[in-house]
Amino acid sequence: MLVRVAARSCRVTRGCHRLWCGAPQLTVHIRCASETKAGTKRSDEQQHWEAASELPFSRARIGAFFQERPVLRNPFLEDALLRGYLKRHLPHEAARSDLCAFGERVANEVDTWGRECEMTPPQLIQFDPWGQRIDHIVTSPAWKRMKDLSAEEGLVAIGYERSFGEWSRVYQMSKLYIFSPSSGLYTCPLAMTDGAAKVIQSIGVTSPVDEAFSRLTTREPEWFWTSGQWMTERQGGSDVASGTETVAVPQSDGTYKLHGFKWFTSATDADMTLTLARVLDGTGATTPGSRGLSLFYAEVSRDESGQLRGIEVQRLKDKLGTRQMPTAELLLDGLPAHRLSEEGRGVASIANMLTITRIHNSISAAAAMRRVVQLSRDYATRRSAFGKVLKDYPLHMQTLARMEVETRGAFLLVMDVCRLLGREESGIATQLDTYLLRLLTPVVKLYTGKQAVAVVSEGLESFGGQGYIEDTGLPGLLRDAQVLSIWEGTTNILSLDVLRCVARSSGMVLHAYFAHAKSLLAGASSVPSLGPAVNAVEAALSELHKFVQVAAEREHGYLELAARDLAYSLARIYAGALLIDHACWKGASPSDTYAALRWCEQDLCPVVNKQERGCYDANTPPLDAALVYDQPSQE
Ligand code: UCC
Repeated sequence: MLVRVAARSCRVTRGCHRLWCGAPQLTVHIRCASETKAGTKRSDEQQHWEAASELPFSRARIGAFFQERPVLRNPFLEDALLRGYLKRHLPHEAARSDLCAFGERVANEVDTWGRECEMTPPQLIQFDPWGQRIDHIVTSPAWKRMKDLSAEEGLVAIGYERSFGEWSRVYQMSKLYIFSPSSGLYTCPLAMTDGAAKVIQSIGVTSPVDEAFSRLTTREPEWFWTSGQWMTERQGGSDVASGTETVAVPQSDGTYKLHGFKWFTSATDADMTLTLARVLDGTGATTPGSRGLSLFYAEVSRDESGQLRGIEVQRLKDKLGTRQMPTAELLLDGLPAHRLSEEGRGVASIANMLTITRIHNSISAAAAMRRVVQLSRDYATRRSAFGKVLKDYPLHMQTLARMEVETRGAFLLVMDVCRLLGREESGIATQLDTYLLRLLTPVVKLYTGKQAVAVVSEGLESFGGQGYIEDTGLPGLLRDAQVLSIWEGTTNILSLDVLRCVARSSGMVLHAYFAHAKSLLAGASSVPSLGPAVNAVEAALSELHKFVQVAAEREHGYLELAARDLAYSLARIYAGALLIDHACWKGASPSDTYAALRWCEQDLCPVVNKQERGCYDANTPPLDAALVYDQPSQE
């Protein structure tokens, strides 16, 4: 027993509890077992049994080594790039101290609520005990606390208060970036709430949506509302124009009643929603396609008997991730609604909401990467294998450094879109800014969504087997990341949106892109160490420019095949330019330079490399299809 105590105290003083093993204990207990009183006789078997009963892995004992868990510290204080970026662009003490205090709250309080949301997923109670339809979506107390917190912290309000002028969106999104991975997916209703406020603001804050606007953008928890965005129907989430069957029946008082089936409504416990429907004309007919869609505002309310007005919740979705959040199928059966857009301008009017939710999506993607890097690097100081802590293995550090580079690229891409949004909303955006915002929103959303899945997956691996264990909370990060490339426009749909905005602007969005990307490199001429990165970005820009000129002359199918690679090229080159620009700032660190160099080592312009290999030539689609459907030979 004495030796065992000695071994334990040795663990404490040497600060390395992973070094001690069972050998000293074994010696001790064998010695103890032999300490029999003179004159007593004990069999060898009995002595062995007693010895064995003291072994560290016997009976209820499960050994004494327990791996330390990764610790979440203040995500604001831990994030060198976020702090550097804000120091450069938003050097206000009020913003800094608010973010710091919020980061503390996230680490010490909110993160636990996020876990609670995951552990207590929403439930649907469709009927009361007497068979009456009630359609109650029961959410966890933590989910409700997230709503109050969101109002108190101004997570939507900040974007509309505009206390920091053109940088208000950057400030708001910085808070959401800190919050997102701990939010239990409450960032989803916030994204839609922000999007709805934006749509209302762009249409005009007048009756009947003036109160809704005030509720969506308040800091008072009891006044705060969240909004849904009911766009997706059974026929599809992407092809909204032909997939929307919901009809709007005009009422004599100028309002409408909606009838239809919404197939995928996120955060269905919302207080109101924006949705699309086709207005029935006097003959009972509707206009097909996009030109038949109008935008509607509806409140989610209950009648005197407690039943939802004009809504039946058919079921909650059983999803891979985002399980914290109620996602439902809804039957709209006479939902009272107001038309907000002109008839037939539904898609164009809800586009403002899509812009905002796509930016939120990108923030969540960058935040997921940042969180897994933060936890992985902490874990690397706690986990020993083969005699050293993980952080002392260069190969492990290389892997984490690559994750960090991806995270930095994503962060700067997203923040640049927020910067542009802030400029537009403050009325100081140039035409170039407006074009850039239109182009970069889908580019950044599609690129960061994919990066998030890859980086979070890599991050899980850095925890070994523990990264695969559900109640560590780590697998949830990966499940939740997977949705980021799906909702709010899949990668291919957004790649086509890039082509759409190039075409609709007659190429002006690309003109803005080239002009701004080049201007970001201007400061690098005085920083020789950035030379290889600058050369790589300049070469990629020039290749991309040539590609665009050649592709513009080709048939539409050619461009469509190139759309995804084009979008990736736009993202990689632009992120490279942003990393270089950030590394030239006077407060930049050597790591900022290193990150820029590492980012620019990759293929920045995959669209040109693929083009040179004939990937978009007319003979390629049948070859692709033949490969996909390759049949085993009949022999
Ligand atoms: O998934 C959903 C809820 C999830 C919860 C939200 C959480 C968010 C983040 C959380 C973070 C944790 S709701 C479903 C989301 N669904 C989509 O995203 C739809 C994806 N499909 C598309 O984006 C398609 O490209 C469509 C629906 C926009 C295509 O519609 P059309 O009608 O075929 O498109 P058109 O005819 O090309 O465009 C119609 C008008 C045009 O304006 P005008 O007529 O003035 O020329 C377009 O310029 O809409 C305009 N427009 C846009 N404007 C279309 N797209 C855009 C855009 N992106 N920006 C500006």
